[in-house]
Amino acid sequence: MHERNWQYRRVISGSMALSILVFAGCGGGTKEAAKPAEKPATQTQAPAAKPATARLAGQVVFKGEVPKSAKIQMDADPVCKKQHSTEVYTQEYIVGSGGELANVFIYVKSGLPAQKYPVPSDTLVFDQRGCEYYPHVFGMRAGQPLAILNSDPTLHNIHAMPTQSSQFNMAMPKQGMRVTKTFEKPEVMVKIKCDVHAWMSAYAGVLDHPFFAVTGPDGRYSIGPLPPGTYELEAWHEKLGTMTASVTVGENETKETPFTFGKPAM
Ligand SMILES: [Cu+2]
Repeated sequence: MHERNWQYRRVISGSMALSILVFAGCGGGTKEAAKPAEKPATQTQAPAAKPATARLAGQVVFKGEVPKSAKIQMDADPVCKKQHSTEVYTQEYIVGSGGELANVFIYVKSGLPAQKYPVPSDTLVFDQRGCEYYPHVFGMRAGQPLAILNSDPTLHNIHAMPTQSSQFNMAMPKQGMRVTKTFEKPEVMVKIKCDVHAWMSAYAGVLDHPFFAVTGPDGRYSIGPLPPGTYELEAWHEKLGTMTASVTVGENETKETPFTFGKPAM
């Protein structure tokens, strides 16, 4: 069992750089167990799943005037404020100079062969640090352990609000506290918030398969390998909504599918 940490760097002052280690799901999946030998030879066999040799990739951009990120007022909790030497802004719009849009959750919504993908035992780490959540947007598997840390010397009350899985809502008063939780059922997206600090929010895309990604500062995503086929891809952004695309990808092919988000309707 090992952990994956997301490393973030944020530079506030004109440009905001955010480096996210996106864990694209390890694709592949499992082969079905061999059929017992005593089955009648005439039985119809399901066609074997094609080998996972395809990838879905692309770039997500924002077109138009980028909405200003809101400044977070941390004065309500001096412990939070003390941890920042510069102003802190929300992570809602992280847009590069070419429109590259970060924190977009992209996943295969439909079209996958009917099979179960074993749940990874890797623990994902979700940190409360500087009175912000890291990562702000992430993907995980239903049933996968999520370690929630409090790296701050102040009280956080983490409140996860899935509609398909059990909610949890608990105080984490001490620095260094750690609890492990799971979401049992797939759901896009599960909102997580802090009941002490109103500005703290995060979103988890919970799936029963490994074909998802979150865009980094370059706006790019890469999903797979997965079997060739026709898939519905959905891209989700917390303020800009969702976009979908139908994509057909062949054997040994990487299919590029760009997404362009615009300003939300008022
Ligand atoms: Cu908090």
